[in-house]
Amino acid sequence: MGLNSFDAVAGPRPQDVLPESASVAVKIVVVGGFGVGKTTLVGAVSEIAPLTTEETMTQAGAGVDDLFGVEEKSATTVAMDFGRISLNDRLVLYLFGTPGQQRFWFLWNGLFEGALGAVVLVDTRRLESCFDVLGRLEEGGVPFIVAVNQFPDAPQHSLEDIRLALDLSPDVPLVGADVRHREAGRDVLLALLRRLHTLAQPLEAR
Ligand SMILES: Nc1nc2c(ncn2[C@@H]2O[C@H](COP(=O)(O)OP(=O)(O)O)[C@@H](O)[C@H]2O)c(=O)[nH]1
Ligand SMILES: [Mg+2]
Repeated sequence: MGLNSFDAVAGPRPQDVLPESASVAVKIVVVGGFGVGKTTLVGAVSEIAPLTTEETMTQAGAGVDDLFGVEEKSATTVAMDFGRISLNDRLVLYLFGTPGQQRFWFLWNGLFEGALGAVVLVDTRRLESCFDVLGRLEEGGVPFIVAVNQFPDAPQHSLEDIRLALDLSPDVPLVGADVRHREAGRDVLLALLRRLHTLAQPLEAR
C-alpha cells in the first residue's frame, strides 16, 4: 500500500498527491486541553483540507467542558482532526488531533499506536488542563514536546516559569507559538522531530 492511498480521504486534487519520492510517513498526535488550539494547529499546517469532526457543543457538554477563556467557542472536536504535511520531498507527517476532555479518553485507545511522538498544546490561562494529558504520555512512554499557544489576553509567563509550573523535565522541549500561523505550526513540528532525532541517538551522544 503506497502512501498515496491516504488521499482517498481528501479526494484527488493535484496538491493532495504526494511526490513519488515520499517514502517516510510519520504519525504525530496533537493533544491538549479543551480549546488550546489543536484544530487550529492541524488546520494551519495541513496541505490537505483537514478532516475535522467538530460538533456544536450540546447541553451535555455544558458545565462539563471548561469554557473559561474560550467563551466564544461553540464547536468542539468530538472525534479528531486529521491533516497532512510534507516536511520535505521524502518525509510526510500525518497529524491526529484529539480531544483532551476526559470524557473522550476512550478515543485515546489506539490513537498512540504507531505514533512517533506528540505535541502537547497548552494555554497559560488553564495550564492545569494539560496535567492529565502529560501524565498519560509519560505513562505510555510517548515522546513529546510542549508548545505554549499564546492567546492575547493570556498572562505572559516566561517559558522557564511555565516549565516549573508543569514540572517538565529539563530535556523536554518547550516552545512558544501562535499556531494560527502555518510557519509557527511548522516550527512546532520541527521541534518535535528534533526531539525524536535526539532520542534516537545513544545517550552518550546527546
Ligand atoms: N488568539 C488566538 N486564538 C487562537 C489561537 N489558537 C486557537 N485560537 C482560537 O481559539 C479557539 C479554540 O481553538 P481550537 O483549535 O478549536 O481548539 P481545540 O479545542 O484545541 O481544537 C478558536 O476559536 C481559535 O480560533 C491562537 O494562537 N491565538
Ligand atoms: Mg478541536
